Amino acid sequence: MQTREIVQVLNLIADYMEIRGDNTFKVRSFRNGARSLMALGEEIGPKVEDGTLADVQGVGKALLEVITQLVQTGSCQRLEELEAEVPIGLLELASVPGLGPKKVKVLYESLGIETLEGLEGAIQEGKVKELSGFGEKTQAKILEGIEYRRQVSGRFLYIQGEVAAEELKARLQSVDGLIRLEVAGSFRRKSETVKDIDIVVSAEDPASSEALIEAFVTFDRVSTVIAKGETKASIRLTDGLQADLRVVSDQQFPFALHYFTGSKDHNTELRSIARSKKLKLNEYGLFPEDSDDSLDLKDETGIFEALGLSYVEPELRENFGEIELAKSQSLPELVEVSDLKGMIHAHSTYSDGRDTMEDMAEAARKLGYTYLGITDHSQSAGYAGGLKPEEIVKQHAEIEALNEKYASQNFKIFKGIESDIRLDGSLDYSEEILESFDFVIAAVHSGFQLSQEEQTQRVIKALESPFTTFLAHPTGRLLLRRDAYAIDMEAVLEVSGKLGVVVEINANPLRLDLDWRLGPFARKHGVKTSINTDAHITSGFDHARYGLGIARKAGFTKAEVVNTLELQEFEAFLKERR
Ligand code: DGT
Ligand code: CA
Repeated sequence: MQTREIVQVLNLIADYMEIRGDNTFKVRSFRNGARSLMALGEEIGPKVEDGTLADVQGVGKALLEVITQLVQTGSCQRLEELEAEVPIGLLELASVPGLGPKKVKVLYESLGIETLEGLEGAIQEGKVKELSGFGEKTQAKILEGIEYRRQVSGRFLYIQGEVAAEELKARLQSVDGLIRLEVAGSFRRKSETVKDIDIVVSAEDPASSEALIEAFVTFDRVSTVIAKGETKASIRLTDGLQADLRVVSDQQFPFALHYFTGSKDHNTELRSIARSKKLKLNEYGLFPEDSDDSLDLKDETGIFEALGLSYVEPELRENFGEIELAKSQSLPELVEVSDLKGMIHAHSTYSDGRDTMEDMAEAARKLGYTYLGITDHSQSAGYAGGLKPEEIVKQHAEIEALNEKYASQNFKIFKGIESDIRLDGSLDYSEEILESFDFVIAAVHSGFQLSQEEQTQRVIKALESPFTTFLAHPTGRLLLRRDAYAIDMEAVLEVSGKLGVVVEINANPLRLDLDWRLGPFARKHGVKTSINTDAHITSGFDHARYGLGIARKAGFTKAEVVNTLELQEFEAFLKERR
């Protein structure tokens, strides 16, 4: 069993234990264990073999037993017992916003509720509000949560899709007779969530096609083979994600790839452009009127050219204005991963980060970045170890010492802070303290329930502070878990543009906030962005690529993303903001 799967099982055990009402200390030991295995960044199997697993931080006796069983047998007694005892529906219920393990336990024990439907019924019959702790307000929240769960059900975070896509790709690439392979669909368009993984491949002959289909359906994480034909197959993986494979001839490949990349709306537009040029476009080819022979085009660029369009990057294919721009050959030149020069929203052990500032700096340097903005939490964020004024003084001294060391190495740490925006819109320190930072990232971490008007005014007030350089995760959404708070983002972007405040794209795969759909609006108002990983651990910098995907989807060019600035330019930019 791979470490990633073991991590899943440990979290699952913790979920079950929570619902059962086990000691929170024990529950936490499973979650912490899962986290340290992930952070380890290596396979755990060998450590079980050579007996060094117990040395891993956070792996106590109970975890040792579970992990050893998982590695050796692929299953474990602890999970089996829990599965036998706790109905599986309760896990889903516990993930409904507004519920949680404790409430689920009460609902199950007093009313026998195990499913979303059961819960909805019980609420309608008025049974739930009689339970203690389930007043009108809670009930309304739960109903909202159920509705939300329904809307998002069947979708997965991009990062979950990525794991499956990479594994399936590697597996198919080892099959003889494969010519071209591409993951298409919303995944290729870098959507923040995906319904499934669409893979398109071309094969040399029917025998290779069969071998590819076989390799696909026998992937070891398949739970169900939904369909299996000669040129296509569909599987469901153990984590619920579905994947589809289509095998085509190499001549058809560009057309199939374009079709299955979508989006559907983009395809519809392109088909109509084709018609206007007396051509027919579908997944098999681009056909002149009254002909069964497709134009022979070697790649997608050829398809766009044949339609009089410049090549549209997959991220932009949302029928969000890209087609007009492609017609006039004026598509933006999208920011690229190699453009990123620094990371400017990162935490350290001073607040809720796991790694020291030096570790974070070294990790950033290893990735080729030339600057790091350390932005620990501010004093109101008690839950996240927000910094008291005296801690800031200490942190700044440490940054200065590190910078002396880095002075000759073209690397610099900037003194930032992720300042809570207080309810009244003010930043979290006196002006004197605010002045001691190189920059401030203003962020909402509380008061999500304000009305849209109040929230918008609150954030605008923070933007108006002369100390605010960046606005963090502007809507507070957590993908598939929590909706954005009510806020008029158009007003926020307009003010940001006017005042020159940079609105970040938070690259955490659960956030990806600013939403790409606001990209055209942001650019219209001259708003710049920054791709910020919000790393709480050195490996967190890896998330930059998710933010990059969203920045590209939003249509941002290198010049519109401030962490593409070189060190000296970035330093000048911060000074000028002051
Ligand atoms: P998803 O899976 O909901 O995250 O989003 P997509 O875009 O991957 O959608 P999916 O998997 O249903 O289909 C993949 C692509 O196939 C889609 O982006 C465009 C193409 N496609 C699917 N059905 C249709 C259709 O009825 N008409 C057209 N024009 N294209 C379609
Ligand atoms: Ca799809």
